[in-house]
This record gives sequence, C-alpha cells and structure tokens, in this order.
Amino acid sequence: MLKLYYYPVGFSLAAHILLEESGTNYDATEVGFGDPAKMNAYRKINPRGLVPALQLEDGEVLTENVAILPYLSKRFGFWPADPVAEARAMSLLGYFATAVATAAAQMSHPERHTVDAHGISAVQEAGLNAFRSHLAAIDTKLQERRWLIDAYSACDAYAFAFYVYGVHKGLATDTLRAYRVHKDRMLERDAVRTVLDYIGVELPSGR
Ligand SMILES: N[C@@H](CCC(=O)N[C@@H](CS)C(=O)NCC(=O)O)C(=O)O
Repeated sequence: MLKLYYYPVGFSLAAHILLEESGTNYDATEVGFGDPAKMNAYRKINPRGLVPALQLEDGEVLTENVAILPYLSKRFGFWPADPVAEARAMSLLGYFATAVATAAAQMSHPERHTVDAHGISAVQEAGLNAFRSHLAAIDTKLQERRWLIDAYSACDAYAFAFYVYGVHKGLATDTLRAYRVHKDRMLERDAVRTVLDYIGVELPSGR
C-alpha cells in the first residue's frame, strides 16, 4: 500500500488530496515534528526530515513535491497529456516548490536562512512579504481561470495547501478574491473535505 508521511498544515496536503482523489488504498502517517525520537525514526524514511515523503508498495521512498505530485498525477490520471499543458503544470509546480514553499520556510524557520542571529527577524519578515506577494500572484492567475491549468490538477491542490498555510499563519485573505473562490471550489470536493477532517485542519468560516 502507498504510505504518505504528512504534517497537518504542511504542503504534504497536496499529495494527500491526490491520494484521496485517486480512490486507492493508502496509509497516511503524521510525522512527529518536535519529538526527537520520532524524528530520528523518520529520518530513516527521509534523511532531510521534511514532508511529504511517499513510500511505494515496493518500499522505495519518493521525496520532494516536484517528484511526488507528478508521480501520483500520472499514476492516477490527473496529468495533462498535451505536452504544452504538461510544461505549464511543471512550470507551476517548480515555481511553487522553489519560490512559494521557500518563502514559507523562511517564515517558519528563519534561523535556517541566515548565519546572523541579529538578522533572523529580517529574514522572517522578508519571507512573509515574499509569501504574501506569491499568494497575490496566484490570485491574479486564478482571476482568469477556474483551475490553474486546463483541468483540476496537482497545481490546484498545491495552491490550496499554500492558502491553508497562509490562513493558519493569520494572513489576511480579503484581497485574494479569486483565490478564495478557488478555495471554496476545492472545499466542494469530497476528497478535500475528507483529508482536512482526517488531518484535523479547519478553515475558519469566511477565511
Ligand atoms: N522541497 C521540499 C520542501 C518540503 C518542506 O519544506 N516541508 C516542510 C513542511 S511544508 C517541512 O517538512 N518542514 C519541517 C521542517 O522544516 O522542519 C518539497 O517540496 O517537498
């Protein structure tokens, strides 16, 4: 059985949603960030100690959203057949994983992004500003379309994970009108609601 290692407000949410959408049997195990013994055990699965990690039926472990999301999408039929649409999907996943997720990492763990102890709050602020501007860029993209590429895809699930993370960090969403509509569209999907219930994450109403 496929096994996903996740953290509730982590960007593992995207892979979790795809697994649930697929209808396949899978296991989802929460990683015990903050518990050194559990983290030592988890580092045997993913030596970088990050989520998501996806263990395949034969025991091989995939890490990194840019690998896991196309893998699940291709395996379960959420991947565009057209080469240009595929390139658009890869472009977005690359942008999300390198720029948006990195801004979030600077917000959550600024101390890892500077060697200057006095610079930590400045790094955090820069991460916050960058993350806000990425949310605004995603919002602009969503003003033109229902889903981020031609049809519902891993890009939508990943974008939704950023939205959830932003809300949990207390960021205002009132200017993100198209993104809010996209979030509501995501919440209409049974798979999305099932995963949020399972991981115990709620979006406060109106956010
Ligand atoms: N490049 C990795 C980034 C993964 C990542 O940073 N995951 C965060 C959660 S969203 C994490 O595991 N954070 C725990 C930590 O940094 O200690 C990917 O795209 O999969």
